Amino acid sequence: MERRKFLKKTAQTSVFTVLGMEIVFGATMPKGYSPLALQDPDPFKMFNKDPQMVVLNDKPWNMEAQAHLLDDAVTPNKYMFIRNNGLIPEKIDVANWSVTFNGEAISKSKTYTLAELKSKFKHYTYQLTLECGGNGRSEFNPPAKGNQWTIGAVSCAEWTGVRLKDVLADVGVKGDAVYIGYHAADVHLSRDPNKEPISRGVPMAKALQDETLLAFKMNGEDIPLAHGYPLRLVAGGWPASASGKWINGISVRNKVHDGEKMEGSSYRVPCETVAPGEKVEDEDMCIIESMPVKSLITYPKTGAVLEQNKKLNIRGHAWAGELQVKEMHYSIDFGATWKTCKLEPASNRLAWQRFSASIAFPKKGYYEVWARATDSNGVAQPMVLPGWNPKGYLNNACHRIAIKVS
Ligand SMILES: Nc1nc2c(c(=O)[nH]1)N[C@H]1C(S)=C(S)[C@@H](COP(=O)(O)O)O[C@H]1N2
Ligand SMILES: [Mo]
Repeated sequence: MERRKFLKKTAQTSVFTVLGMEIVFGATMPKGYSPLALQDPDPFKMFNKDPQMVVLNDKPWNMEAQAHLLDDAVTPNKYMFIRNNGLIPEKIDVANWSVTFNGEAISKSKTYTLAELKSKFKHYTYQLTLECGGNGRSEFNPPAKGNQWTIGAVSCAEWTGVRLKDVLADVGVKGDAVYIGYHAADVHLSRDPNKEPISRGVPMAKALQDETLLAFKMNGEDIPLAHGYPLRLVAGGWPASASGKWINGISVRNKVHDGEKMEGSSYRVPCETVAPGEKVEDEDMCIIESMPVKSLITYPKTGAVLEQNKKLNIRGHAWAGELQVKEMHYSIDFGATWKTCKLEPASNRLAWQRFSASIAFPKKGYYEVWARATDSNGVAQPMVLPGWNPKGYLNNACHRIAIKVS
């Protein structure tokens, strides 16, 4: 971090000002050596993640899963991707944690402590699919700037909290309310306290859905720090950037929320398709709302070897933003023909759905299994890359795994 740069600039004798104590044998420390206590910690241990998770960035921390790690119906913390725009808040004072509701569309601002939220409103639990709008970005050409997510920036954990709509009803919202925007305790990369790393939101219709929660539990336990402890907004089926972590404020706006990363090319795509690489004016960009239909084969892992004459049992998850997944297909001939998979209903709205199939291969050789979900509007995943956009959002191309039959 900054510490490192700082160290280079600083005479080694003054390292103790950073450590807070004298390095007793500092004089014999090799030149340019960075004491272990000042080195970056192991992110897998720090965040309780499986070592197979892939770190994309450490300033801020961004980490993704691989398809085969997402096999659980309910994603455990160890396989859940981390997407941060700023620095994780360092000191969380849970006992005094509060959320303030304000904004043009609220007559009188109101603050609730976390304890009040928990005791005053009914608790609900839902499994919710959260996918980063930039999941799949790495495939776009010309390349898009930002974290080069492959396929692992998606999760479906079980969230418990109070309904935002119940709290808003208690606060009292004016008739001209259009949008909510969140405010959070994370710190801008510049450490400027007047800058928010991100402050996004959703239209009132999404804010008032039953499943939109101010959550304080994930998978039955306190939310892990990296995922928004002690309070986070969850708006399943929308770009996960709408699900603010470390929430300490909600603004109810009489216009589209104009917080950090709501405008320009952030979480927005061209309203009409454009040619790859084309420049798009701000006014021609539209905010991403419900995420497109998508699926992942979570078993087996790509590259699996199968004995001849044995059937391959595949399984995975499919999701479709606000919609349901209606059908699931697989192909072993590069999309020339498709067969139906078994598809289970979601445990609740906005949760992903399990699919499975038992596949017979005609002879020895190399195959690919492609999976394709179709949503309740009849829209299917594209076999390869969908429309290019400046920031590389919404890549919902079919997931593919390699299989060798020998
Ligand atoms: N306060 C805050 N909330 C945030 C973010 C952030 O940087 N700060 N990142 C958003 C983005 S872009 C995503 S994809 C999700 C990621 O949630 P996760 O890290 O729990 O998987 O959190 C969203 N909420
Ligand atoms: Mo994101």
